[in-house]
Amino acid sequence: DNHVEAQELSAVAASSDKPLVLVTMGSDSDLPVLKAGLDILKEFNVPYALDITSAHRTPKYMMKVADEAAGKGIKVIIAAAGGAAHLPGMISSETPLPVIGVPVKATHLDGIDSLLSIVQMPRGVPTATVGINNSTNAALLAIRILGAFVPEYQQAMKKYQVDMEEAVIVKGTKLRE
Ligand code: RP5
Repeated sequence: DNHVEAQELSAVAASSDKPLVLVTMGSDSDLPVLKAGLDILKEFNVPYALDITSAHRTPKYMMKVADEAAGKGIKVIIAAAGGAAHLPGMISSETPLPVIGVPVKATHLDGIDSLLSIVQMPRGVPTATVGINNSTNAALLAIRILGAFVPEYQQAMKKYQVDMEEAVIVKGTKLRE
């Protein structure tokens, strides 16, 4: 059972002030998938807020959160959902902010359902879509967006890329030895 205690969720949320990124999800069962992305946001010192906004179980709350996000200083929204996965697209329909959807593997269709649901937005309502369960890339993309305006985030991203390159080169060197 992936469901976590609400207290645990709010403890994580309380650790952030003046969030730039809103990370929201359709259910607390999505939280384990988001953990890798949250770790990236922490690594880059990006303040974020966490929430649960189900497109189907809490539609009015979801729209309220989407409507108010920009006014609260949020710059990028990451939205994770599985199955019918309407959350990222619906949030995107109500905010002018960039929205990054994370398709969650949550049903017998192994996340293909979520991926296709999130990526197939109608013209006019763009929603960035990362790979199934790839919250790491959602967080990195959010930081790249912030980095276009905040030099520190862009510098940190460049360092991340250089470190990643070096790590692969070192592994290859070891294999060749
Ligand atoms: C979606 O349904 C959620 O995003 C989750 O991925 C999936 C299953 O939700 P639970 O039944 O585990 O709450 O809305």
